[in-house]
Amino acid sequence: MVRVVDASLVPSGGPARISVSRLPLAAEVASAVAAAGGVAEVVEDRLLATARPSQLVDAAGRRGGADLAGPLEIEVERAVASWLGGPVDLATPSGALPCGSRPVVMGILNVTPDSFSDGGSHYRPEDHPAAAIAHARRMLEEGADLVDVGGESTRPGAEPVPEDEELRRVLPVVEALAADDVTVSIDTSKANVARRAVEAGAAIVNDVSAGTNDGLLLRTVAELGVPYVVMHMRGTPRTMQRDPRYTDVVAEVYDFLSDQIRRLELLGIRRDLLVVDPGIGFGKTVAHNLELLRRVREFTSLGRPVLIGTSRKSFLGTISGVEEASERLEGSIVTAAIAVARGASIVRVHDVAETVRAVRVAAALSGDPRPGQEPGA
Ligand code: 7PM
Repeated sequence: MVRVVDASLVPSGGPARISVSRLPLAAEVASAVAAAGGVAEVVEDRLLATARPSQLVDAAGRRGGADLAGPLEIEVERAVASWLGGPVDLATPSGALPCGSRPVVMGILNVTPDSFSDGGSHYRPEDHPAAAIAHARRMLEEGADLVDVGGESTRPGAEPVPEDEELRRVLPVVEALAADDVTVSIDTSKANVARRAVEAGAAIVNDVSAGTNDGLLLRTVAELGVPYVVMHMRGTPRTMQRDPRYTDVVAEVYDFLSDQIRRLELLGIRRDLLVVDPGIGFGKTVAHNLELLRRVREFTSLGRPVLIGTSRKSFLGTISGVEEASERLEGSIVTAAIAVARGASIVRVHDVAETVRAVRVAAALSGDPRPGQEPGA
């Protein structure tokens, strides 16, 4: 698994900082890199090298022959190219999300009755689906590029929702929004809900379970041929916050996402349909969430748009001392802005108007070479 930690010197012929996990003969390759004037060390099961990409590949060739150098060269080339190339647009059945030119804002539409959930639930049986549709429209007017419709809360300890109830909640909303050419993502981990929502016009499947909740989901996504969000979760919503532990949370989440992309490609899901997401709050402590946000840039080595969802999450409340979820605006905005400045392409938020303004400034501040990032764009 190759992860480019930093490649900003490569264009001028300088070295890149590259982490390679599960590399055979890692110690031998490290000494060959050092012998060739690079810097390399083995930490646990990872080779950390600061060297020109070609130096690393040549060192692998000297120690392990073409069988080792070949695959490594492909991985290193792709990772360096995606790091240097910047984010790419995401084609969807209802139009492309312009991730390549500006940050994309995904508005959250919780069609769930549990009032606990972040004060953002818009589901009252007596006036369903009108209230939910009205809230979606308001977020679109405020500048949301797409709306994430979810009928089952995935918060820690949330009650599972039967499939027919989830369908009753989401389908009328998806249909109405899709009929207005709105880009809709369906936040579900059930294969049949994903299928019915896409048939009703949803353009993206956003499955927090990475296909682990319903064995048919990944195959269904492959058949539907729509974009899919690959998200990391440690455990299940019921168990995930019980003492999650990582050695290097970024490296382990990265390896999961990279493995999952490969698994999805084997199922016939094209890489260019995928969005990656480290899953803030899904089996992570406050410290883990902060480390993932600090090092968002490293996930861009996967060459896919990075989605970040921090909005109103409990780690923000813990840090800022804000108990009430719907009061966590500042922390939500700051984390969205910093994630964008560090390379995230899509932010999933409750407070759309405020976030749209904040991420525009953040993208301008990041000196992002993407076209359309110049101030006033
Ligand atoms: C814990 C707290 C778990 C809050 C889930 C939540 C994400 C998502 C949600 C995310 C993607 C909530 C969220 N969060 N989908 N769905 N990424 N792709 O707002 O971070 O309740 S649910």
